[in-house]
Amino acid sequence: MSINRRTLLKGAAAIPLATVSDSFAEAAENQTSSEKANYTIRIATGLVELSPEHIVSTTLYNGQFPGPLVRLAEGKQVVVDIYNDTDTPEQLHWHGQFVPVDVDGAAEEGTLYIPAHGMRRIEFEPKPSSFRFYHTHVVPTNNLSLGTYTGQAGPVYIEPVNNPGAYDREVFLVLKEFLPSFSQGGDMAMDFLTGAPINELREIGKKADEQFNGPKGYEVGYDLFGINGKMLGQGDPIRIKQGERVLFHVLNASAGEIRSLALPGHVFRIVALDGNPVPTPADVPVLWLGTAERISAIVEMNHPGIWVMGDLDDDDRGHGMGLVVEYANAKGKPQWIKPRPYKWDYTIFGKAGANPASPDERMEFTVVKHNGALNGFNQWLLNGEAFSMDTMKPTYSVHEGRRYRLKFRNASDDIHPLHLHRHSFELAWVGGKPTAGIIKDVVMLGGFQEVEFDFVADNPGLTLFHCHQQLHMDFGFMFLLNYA
Ligand SMILES: [Cu+2]
Repeated sequence: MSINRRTLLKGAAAIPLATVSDSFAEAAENQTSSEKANYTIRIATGLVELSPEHIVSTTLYNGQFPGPLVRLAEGKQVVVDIYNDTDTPEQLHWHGQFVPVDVDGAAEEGTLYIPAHGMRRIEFEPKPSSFRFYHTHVVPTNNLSLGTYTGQAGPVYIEPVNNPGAYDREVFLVLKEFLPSFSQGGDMAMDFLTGAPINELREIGKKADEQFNGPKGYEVGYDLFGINGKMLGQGDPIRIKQGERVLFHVLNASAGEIRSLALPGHVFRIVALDGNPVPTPADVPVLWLGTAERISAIVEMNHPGIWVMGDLDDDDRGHGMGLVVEYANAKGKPQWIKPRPYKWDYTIFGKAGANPASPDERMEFTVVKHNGALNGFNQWLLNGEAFSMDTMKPTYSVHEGRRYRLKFRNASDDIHPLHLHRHSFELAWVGGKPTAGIIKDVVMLGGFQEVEFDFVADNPGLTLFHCHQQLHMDFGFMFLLNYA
């Protein structure tokens, strides 16, 4: 690939995470009203310089990865212009926000597409506060140059009324893979969640495997990895002083991978999950994030040196998933020390001894995989039904104001990051334990395990639920809720 060095430097000068409110003069043209947008987001093909040797062409927001940090104020109306300079219609989803259907960015709910070479202006009141994100929401199925396989993801920070804790500075980290390709059989970590497999679910899975006994379906693997669009060792290290308290906002912007992150000699004090303050902040040696999960954690910098903050997977870290944390006056090469095994347990952040409010209604779903059933891709069924992209028919009705408890039973060995649009939910049961007070919009459902969560139907309109693993959602793992 021939690359114009000047173009590249121009791109690099647009420092990731910069705000863009005033920088796009062309936003004035083409608009339906004369009011100036608070933000302009432009979807177009561009280059990500993961390292001087690894320059990747993909679809980006405002020519950069990650897309610009969109800083908003809770409840304060915002106008966003979204231009689509690509040849295919796009959807921009405001993940984790309580927005109406015409803003949310999901065609299944009825959001209009941003037409190819066209634009849409949207207006909304940002909420809830804190760490959210935005990403594309089209359906790539077997096209790895579309959807979340591209570089279309960026952080959103909605200024909260209360800060989650005392800290000296904030650092946003967006974890992402590049150069996807199809493979058969992956090597993703599966044994890091607490809880035990349930025999009955294993049996259901075994029966499905006997029925669909051909080769396993395609998985997606990646050649290159990076944090904020840079491979480990590239770009500037995070330079810190001893005694500083750094609040990390970590986003797993993967299309389907689970990520881990450790900083040798340090612990993460987790203060928020998916942007929502947790009832019990707790120290952990490792962060685990399913696709689309966010963690906000404070690290007290009290272990001088030059460290690799990276993924536990040697191969993924070796291909770029990490960054360097450098204390002032420290010398030498960045050090990586593998942490001791640690099981991820959501419930340690919950309200001890409490129960969520009693639900008004309950729904139960059993998740089954049909190996290679759709042209070599696995098909996913919930209670025997795979979501149809052709009809996009709502399957379940909810009533405004009622509280629903959803129970998911996983008859597959895969971990599923379950996501509900336009609402948050409260975890009630996870990893074989009850819990309360943990508010999220994505939760990992372990292999052959169960999870339960509650949500209040308080944001009328079609509401999409799906697994955030792109391959799973594209091949059946999705349903639409309708407000009656
Ligand atoms: Cu899944």
